[in-house]
Order: sequence, then structure tokens, then C-alpha cells
Amino acid sequence: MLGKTGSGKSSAGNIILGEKKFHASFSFESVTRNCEKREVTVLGRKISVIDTPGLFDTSLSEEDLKAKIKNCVQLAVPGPHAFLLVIRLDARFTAEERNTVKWIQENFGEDALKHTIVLFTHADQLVMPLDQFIKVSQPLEHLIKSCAGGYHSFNNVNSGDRFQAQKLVDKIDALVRKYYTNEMFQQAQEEINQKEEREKEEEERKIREREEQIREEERRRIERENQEMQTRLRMAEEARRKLEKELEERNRISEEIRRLQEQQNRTRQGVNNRKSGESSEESSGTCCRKPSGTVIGLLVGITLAIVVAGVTIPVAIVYKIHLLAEIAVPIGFIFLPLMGSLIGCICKIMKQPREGERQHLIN
Ligand SMILES: Nc1nc2c(ncn2[C@@H]2O[C@H](COP(=O)(O)OP(=O)(O)O)[C@@H](O)[C@H]2O)c(=O)[nH]1
Ligand SMILES: [Mg+2]
Repeated sequence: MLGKTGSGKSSAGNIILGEKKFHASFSFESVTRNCEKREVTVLGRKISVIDTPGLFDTSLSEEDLKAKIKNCVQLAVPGPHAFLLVIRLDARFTAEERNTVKWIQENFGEDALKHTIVLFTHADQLVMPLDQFIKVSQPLEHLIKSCAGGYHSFNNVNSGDRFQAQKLVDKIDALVRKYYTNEMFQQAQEEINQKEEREKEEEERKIREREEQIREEERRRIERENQEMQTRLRMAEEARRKLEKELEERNRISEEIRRLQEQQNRTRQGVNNRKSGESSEESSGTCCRKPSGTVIGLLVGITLAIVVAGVTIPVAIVYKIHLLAEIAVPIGFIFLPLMGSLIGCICKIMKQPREGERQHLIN
């Protein structure tokens, strides 16, 4: 008996056996925790029923589920005549139940469907003929077509109706040409194991490929980053060299400026020295700015006075003009040196450059 919890497996088992051998209860929790086998002998014929927990709706781990299924089949040694897929008629046909065909094949092998009968329970709740009800539901029809044993219905409430159980046994008898043996199960298990092995290998291969791909991507990323780093280093090196050049250039300019400033300072100092020399001469009491100019003027004046005297005296002697000699000579000797000195002094002042012009020259 296979089916969801509460589908009526245990109740249907009791109907088949004609006795209340399994505990049936309305509970969402699976009452039957392990596979249980009950037997009766009716008219010399032994009938065995194996009840199962709601295998597709339990939260069993893959390993536990496999162990339970294996246990089920071992209980049915040499193998079950039929798998009864129990579905209740008064509830929605769930997606879980739609996948039952696949589930049976995966867990009991491809051939298990040849021995499967869909057993509907809660027939007493049905408001229309069963075949009509099936036709309305396409998934249900599809499920029944997948199972070689077709379908049958039970009203588990009516335990006194032995006819429904007998009809099912007849159907099973008609179906069974060959036992679903332990060997078949083992073969099926082997195939399932091989498939799992193949899937595992495939999975491992994919993981290896993915790892390889990740490593390759990582390697490329590092390479790319290295290249970028080197480019950046190169650029930094170029920038450094450029800065060094600029620094050298600046140092050179600073040196040049310093040299020019020194030169300028020296020039300034020279000018200042000259200025202080002049001012010291001025303060020594000379009437003119440049004594050399005054001296020259004085000498020229004296020379001119001598020349005038040299000309005037002979003329005054020859022509006996005593007054000329007496007046012109003294006047010449006083006036001309004075005039010479004055002219020399003025020339000197005019030749002297102005302070502003001098500063301009220094700069
Ligand atoms: N009305 C009605 N109730 C049913 C029928 N079959 C089972 N039940 C009830 O459904 C509940 C669950 O049944 P059970 O056999 O324990 O389901 P299991 O979990 O699949 O074994 C119980 O309360 C049963 O009395 C049926 O054909 N008609
Ligand atoms: Mg049960």
C-alpha cells in the first residue's frame, strides 16, 4: 500500500484482510511509522498486505526513505504481487500525487508500474460515477493510464462489503503474470544506484570543471591586475622622473636667481660705497661737488687771467695806458679764476647721474 498519509491505506488494508489488522486514524501525522505486514488466510489462500508510512509526504532523509522501501520489499519476499497506489476521492488530487508515477519508478524500478493498481478510497463520498469522475480530471486519467493494473475503489467505511475486496484480489490475480521478485528489486536498485553513481560522477565532473574555471578566472584576474599594477608603476616612475627634472630645473633657476642677487648686492654695495665716498668729500668743506672740476675751472681761470695779463700789460706799456694795466690786470686775476671755478663746478653738477637713474641702472 503506497500513498499519502491519511489517504486510507491502513483502512484499505483492513478491508482487504477482512479484519482490523492495521491501526487507522484521522491524523495529519503519519500513524504508520514503519512498514508493517499483516496476513490472513481466506479459504486456504494466504493474503499478505504491507502497509507503509506516507512515503512521499514524510520528512525522511533520502537514506532513511531508501531503507524503509528496502524493508518493505523484503517484507514482501519473494516480491509483491501488486503495488496499490492509494488516493482518496474526496480530496484534491495534489501535485505530489501527480508525481507518484515518477516516484514509484525511481524507487522500485521501471517495471513496478506494470504491477501497480490505483486504489481509490472514500468512494462513499463520491457524488458521480467513478469513471465519469476520472474523465473530468486529466491528471488522474493520465496517472491511471500509466499504471498497468488500472484502478479500483473502496468504501472503507463499509467494512462488511467483502465484494469490493474480492474484486480487487481478482484484479490482482489477473494482473500478476510474474512476481515482482527481490531479484527484480535488486536489479532495479542496482540500476538506480548506477544512475545515482553516474549523476554523482557528473556532478563531481561539473564541480571540477567549475573549480578549474574559477582557478583560471582567478589566474587571469591576477595577471590582469599585475599588468595594471605594472602600468601604474611605469606611470608613477615617469611622473617621478618628470618631477625630478622639474626639481632640477627649479634648483637651477634658484641658483641662477641667487647668483644674480649676489651680483646685484655686490653692485648695490659698490654704488653705496661710491655714494658714501662722495658724501664724505662733501662733508670735508669743499664748495663744489667735484673738486677736480673746480680746480680745473680755477686753473683755466688763472691761465686765462695770465693770458689776458700777458696781452694787456704789453699793450698798456706800448700805448702807455697805465690805467688799463692797473685796473684790467687785477680784475682779470680776480674775475677769471672765479669764473673758471664756477663753470667747472656747474659742469661737474650737470655730469652727476640722478639717484633714480642710478637705481635703474643697478636693477
Ligand atoms: N468516509 C471514509 N473515511 C475513510 C475511508 N478510508 C479511510 N477513511 C478515514 O480516513 C482516515 C485515515 O485513514 P487511514 O487508513 O488511517 O489512512 P492512512 O494514513 O493512509 O493509513 C481515518 O479516519 C479513516 O476512518 C473511506 O473510504 N471513507
Ligand atoms: Mg496508516
